[in-house]
Amino acid sequence: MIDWKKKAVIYQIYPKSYLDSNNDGIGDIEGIIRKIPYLKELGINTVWLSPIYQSPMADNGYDISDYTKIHPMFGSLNSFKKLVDDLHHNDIKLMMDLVLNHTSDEHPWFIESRTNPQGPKGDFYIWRKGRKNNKKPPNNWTSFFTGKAWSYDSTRDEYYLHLFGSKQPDLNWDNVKVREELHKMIHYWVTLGVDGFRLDVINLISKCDGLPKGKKRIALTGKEHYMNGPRVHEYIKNLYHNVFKEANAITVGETVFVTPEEALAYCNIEREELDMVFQFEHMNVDSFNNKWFIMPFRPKKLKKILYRWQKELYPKGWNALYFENHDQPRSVSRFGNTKQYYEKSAKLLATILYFQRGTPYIYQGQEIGMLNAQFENLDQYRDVETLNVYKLGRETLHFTHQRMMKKIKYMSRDNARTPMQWSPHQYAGFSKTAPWIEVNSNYKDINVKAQENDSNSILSYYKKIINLRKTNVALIEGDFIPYLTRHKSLYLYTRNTDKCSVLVVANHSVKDIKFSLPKTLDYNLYRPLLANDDVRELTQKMTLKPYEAQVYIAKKR
Ligand code: TEU
Ligand code: CA
Repeated sequence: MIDWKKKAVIYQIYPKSYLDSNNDGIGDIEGIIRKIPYLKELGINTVWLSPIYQSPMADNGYDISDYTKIHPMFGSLNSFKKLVDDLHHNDIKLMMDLVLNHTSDEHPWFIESRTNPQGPKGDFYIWRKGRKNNKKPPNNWTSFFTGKAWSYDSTRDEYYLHLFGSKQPDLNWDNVKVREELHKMIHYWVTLGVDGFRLDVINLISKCDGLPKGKKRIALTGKEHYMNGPRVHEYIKNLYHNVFKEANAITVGETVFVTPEEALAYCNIEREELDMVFQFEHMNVDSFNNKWFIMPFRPKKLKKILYRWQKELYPKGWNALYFENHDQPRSVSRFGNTKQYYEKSAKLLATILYFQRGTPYIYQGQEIGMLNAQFENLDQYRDVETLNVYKLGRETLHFTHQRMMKKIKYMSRDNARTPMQWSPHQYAGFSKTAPWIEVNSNYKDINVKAQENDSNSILSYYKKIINLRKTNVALIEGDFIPYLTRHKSLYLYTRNTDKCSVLVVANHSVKDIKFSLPKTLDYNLYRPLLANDDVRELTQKMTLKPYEAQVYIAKKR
């Protein structure tokens, strides 16, 4: 990976919920432009923008009906060009979201494919006759959003495959014309100045020949026939050689449920595919088998997973460091302590994650410690997955309303999609009208305004980390060495180059932790660099208070 890519600190914007500039209740491109000074001050140097393309918004833009148009509610091509220019003037790069596994069912390709099976787009999607005289879907695969992965289309008298919602038909990547169209489209965004891409569910694009019947599971029956499928690496290598390489684009693949070994197959520098991938193992730390079967969170398990990924991807791969995105609950609600140690735990989480080896990703609002939505009623939720899951739980599994609401309150993707909290004013300064999804009721306490001039705020802490991430060689290039790995809730690790060493100690629990520094570490060499508590010198024996995190630095001669 080239140098500038290693220094990237990436901030994800979910445009619908960032800032509404024209007061229609929906965030937009002009809103993002207005917040560039904020981004600059925060210190990030790359923005990943969730989809802003033309879309019926069945899945908030992850259902694209025209890859080359901007959705009018977000702005126009001109506002987009202005965004690119303004970001670049501020030395901020732009990564776009590429949704290549599927389109919207309202995409002209799909309409043509439905209505003209013999025409040039007839084979652009995955169409099959059903079983049992066309009465049952072609196979037993199920969708990520619950229910069958097939829908019947009466015009064509066939079923089409959709691994996500029924309005998100999967493209047929085995058709070379599909690949060519997509390459052309990506090239178009490169010519507009886009610097990189996040590739939505990219490890699902290649399906096994014959679409065989899947092994029955609680969820995702059929997954063994399309996860990291037979031709996926061929397709990604093509993307790399046809578009990403020449553009020198920074790329991250969203690869659901990959093992470290599978991840390396995508991001090993020698393979010329992707710069890094989003793995999901640490996002499954508090569930069993399926995200809706929730289990208590255990810090030890999280630490073990994070350390494993650090080890396994070294030195040929590269991690994408994230705790949040638009699909996940808020990390402080999930892994922190919102009751007694809200601020400290928010800062602790940032410390344990972002000092690791890899590229930091910060999701909008994470930098001010935004929390889960706290919605009490189903009608406050907007997300298609959440609504589908509720229905399945009630109608098929016969779970009580209370039981389903409890799951949703914890795990719903809407937890992360409430409007960005800018100020204590009405609608949190996001808009002057009621937004498309309610603002979190805690906005008077948790907002940018309250934190920006407070040097002890979560926001100020994030600024310090971001700055270190861009400038400190050990954090950019260094290796990762963990210590006392079997401890339940103590993080102790170093990042090292020939010139410099950074040491992190952190207590991910509500109890004091006493520990002795391993003999191989010389505490005399280290000086305090950052702390979420009173600054203390590193000593041979230490006691860390609840959620305390300390970072030290040693310069080598
Ligand atoms: O998400 C893919 C994905 O597998 C999950 O993260 C998903 O959000 C859900 O939790 C499955 O239970 C990507 C996008 O990030 C997501 O927003 C889209 O809805 C999805 O792909 C389809 O494009
Ligand atoms: Ca708007």
